[in-house]
Amino acid sequence: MSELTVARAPFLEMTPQQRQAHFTEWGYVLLPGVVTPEHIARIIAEEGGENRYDWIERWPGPAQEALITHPGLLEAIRLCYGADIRFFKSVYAEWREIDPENKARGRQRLHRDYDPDAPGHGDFRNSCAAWVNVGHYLIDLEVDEGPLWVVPGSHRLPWTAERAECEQWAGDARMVLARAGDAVMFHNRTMHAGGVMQSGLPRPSVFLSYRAGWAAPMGEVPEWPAEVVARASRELRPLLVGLNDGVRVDPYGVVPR
Ligand SMILES: O=C(O)CCC(=O)C(=O)O
Repeated sequence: MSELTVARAPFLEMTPQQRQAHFTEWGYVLLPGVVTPEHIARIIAEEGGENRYDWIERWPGPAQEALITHPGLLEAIRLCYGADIRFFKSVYAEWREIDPENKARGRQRLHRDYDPDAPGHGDFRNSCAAWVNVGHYLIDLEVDEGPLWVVPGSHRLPWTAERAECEQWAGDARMVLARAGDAVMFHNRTMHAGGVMQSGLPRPSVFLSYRAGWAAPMGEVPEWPAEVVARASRELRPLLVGLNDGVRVDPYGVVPR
């Protein structure tokens, strides 16, 4: 195992409280075996072949929808963010088209998922002060096959200065080699990057984003479609409604343009 690789074994032994402590300390935590092989097969059957789509464009099939309320996942998120949470964004991605610059680097540029300085953007979904991205990886990640890179502890770095250029922290970046069915929670300030599949094979993954109920986005965001909310289960519905509710706490020190 490369010294740049985070060992997976310790995560297998962690109690929920130890996972919470790891997330707080390092800004990410691996949750092993969240999705069963049978559930992965259903997701691939429903969605496989699609390069990438945002659920705001199209609500997914029932197998992906079921990920939102996975009990182990909700328990882990609520330990870190409190009982009142919202599910506000998801993307299904297979990364079939690889940017030549990313291929040469072996990964995307290190980044955070919201840049208040990006000119002219109008998507405020990732702008709230307290949220978590949960990457579900549906194949085994390897060193040259799509590792997730994280900069452990970078959620503690301030927004200002560092936000423009995360690559300066590349020397501290480590690979998380999730196995198929693992989920990785990473804090909204944790610098990270998706790794390239050098084989060129697809890398099916689903990213589910949840925020603390109080942490409103910094600008208006679309609500989930009314028909999705109307047929949602009793457990799911409270996670879906009120995506603009809460308090706008500006973590950036600037008003987003
Ligand atoms: O694919 C991954 O593991 C991370 C993806 C990512 O960070 C992004 O698309 O912004």
